[in-house]
Amino acid sequence: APAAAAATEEPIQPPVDVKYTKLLINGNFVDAASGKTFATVDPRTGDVIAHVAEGDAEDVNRAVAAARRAFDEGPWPRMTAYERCRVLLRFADLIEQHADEIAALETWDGGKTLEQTTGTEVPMVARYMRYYGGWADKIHGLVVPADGPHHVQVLHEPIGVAGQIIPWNFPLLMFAWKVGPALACGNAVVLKTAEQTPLSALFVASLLHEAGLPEGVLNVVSGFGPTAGAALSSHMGVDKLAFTGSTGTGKIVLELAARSNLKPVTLELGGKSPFIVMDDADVDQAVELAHRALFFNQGQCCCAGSRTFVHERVYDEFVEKAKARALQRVVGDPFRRGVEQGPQIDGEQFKKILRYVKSGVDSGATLVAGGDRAGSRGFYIQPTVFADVEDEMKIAQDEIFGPVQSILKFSTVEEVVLRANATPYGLAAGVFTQRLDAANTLARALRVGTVWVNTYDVFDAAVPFGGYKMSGVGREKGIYSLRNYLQTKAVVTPIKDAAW
Ligand code: TXE
Repeated sequence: APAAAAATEEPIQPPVDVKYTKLLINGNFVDAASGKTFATVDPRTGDVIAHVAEGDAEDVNRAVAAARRAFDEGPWPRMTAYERCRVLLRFADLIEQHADEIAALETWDGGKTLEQTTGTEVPMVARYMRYYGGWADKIHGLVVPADGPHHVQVLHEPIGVAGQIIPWNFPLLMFAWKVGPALACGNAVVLKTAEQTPLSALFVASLLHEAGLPEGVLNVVSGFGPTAGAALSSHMGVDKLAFTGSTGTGKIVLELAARSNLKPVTLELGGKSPFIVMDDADVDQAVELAHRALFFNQGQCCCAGSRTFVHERVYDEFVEKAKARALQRVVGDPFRRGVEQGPQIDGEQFKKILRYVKSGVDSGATLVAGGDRAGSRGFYIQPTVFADVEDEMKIAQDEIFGPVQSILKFSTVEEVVLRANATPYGLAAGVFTQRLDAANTLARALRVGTVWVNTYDVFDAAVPFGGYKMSGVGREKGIYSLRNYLQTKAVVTPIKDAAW
């Protein structure tokens, strides 16, 4: 069986060396003030890749001080917008020049397939940087017609020092979504990477300096959430906080921001996104799309289509084919060509997913594929499919964040709208149908930030992304992301000689 391949093979030697393991503060790679380090682990084996400087509150203080200086006194916010644009464009070029090295690092540290990091993620980082570079010199304010003889300008200014906390499931893309708009708008940044995946951000941050970023404008602190992350969230010198991660941690950082200096917070949190297959569907196509919507990136996507709702008329055929597709899925070393699924990120996620699989079985769902670890070492899990899933089961309610598909049956559009919306989350949804009326009805009725109709996981620099309800606050990407990093200032002057 393909899933077993992971067990028997020797891991492929990653074609890259780890160059950067220290904190990046004020343009220099430095040790943590405490001297401490932590291990970052290869999810294929559980072996240590490297020991990385472990930043905590004191390092966050140093990084915020550097960012403050860079913002309050440094050249960055005072450079012309065109100069900032050119730094971001040069950075995009450097990413392309070092694409193989960056992709290999991302695969090694995070277990994503090399085909995915090389083919999609690294090129997308370059694309995002060019998109935001393009914005840098197109951000301008307004002149508004106030009552009375006043000249009123509205200026859009950078907000200051942005604190950014990112997760491990898309380390590079989250770097791009966060750092791109912040820098385009002229801010300084302190970025806290996820403790599971510190390596790629340090590498690309060094390239950003090579591209001409002044020192202190971007500081990268590797470290843990309750220490470094909490210190950043509650720091009085941070003017804005952006977070991507779990809904539980999102609540914590929002509270820390409120209790400190009321810094505005954007949150991109978890999801339990429905993927709805109508009765007119071409079942083969629907199965393939639903499969990708869930299993992409080992199922570790905030927008994973993790509730597959299938119309009763095509349900049995769909389940049979979804099972066959999952059994075909190639699990193995993510450095190997043709592999579709690598290991989960770490032992904690691995155990959490297997607990959910057990809970699915215990609650009476029908396990039709997978259900166990794949291989005997590392964090590989068999592609797993449950049929006969009911709304109240935990596997239909909680974010599993793994390769576990839950298939639910429905009979009418009205019913599926109610059930799809009956969740505290509201990140994304998929709709599969040729009927325009059904697609329109569902697209409007679903309380989610993104609806993909007859497609899924289409990400574009210009398209906003974010959640309704407990999936988040605010939007990233596109023109919407700029608003998070700008202040609005009204300047009013009287017009003395109003001869007009
Ligand atoms: O997330 P956390 P974890 C979901 C997914 C996963 C679960 C747990 O369901 O199984 O979350 O994953 C930092 N103050 N998502 O524990 O804790 C942390 O160091 C400040 C969905 O990895 O949210 C990391 O940098 N920061 C998600 C970041 O928060 C803190 C992606 C995310 O970690 C902190 C990842 C604290 N007290 C997990 N505690 C998505 N939306 O895509 C932790 N952090």
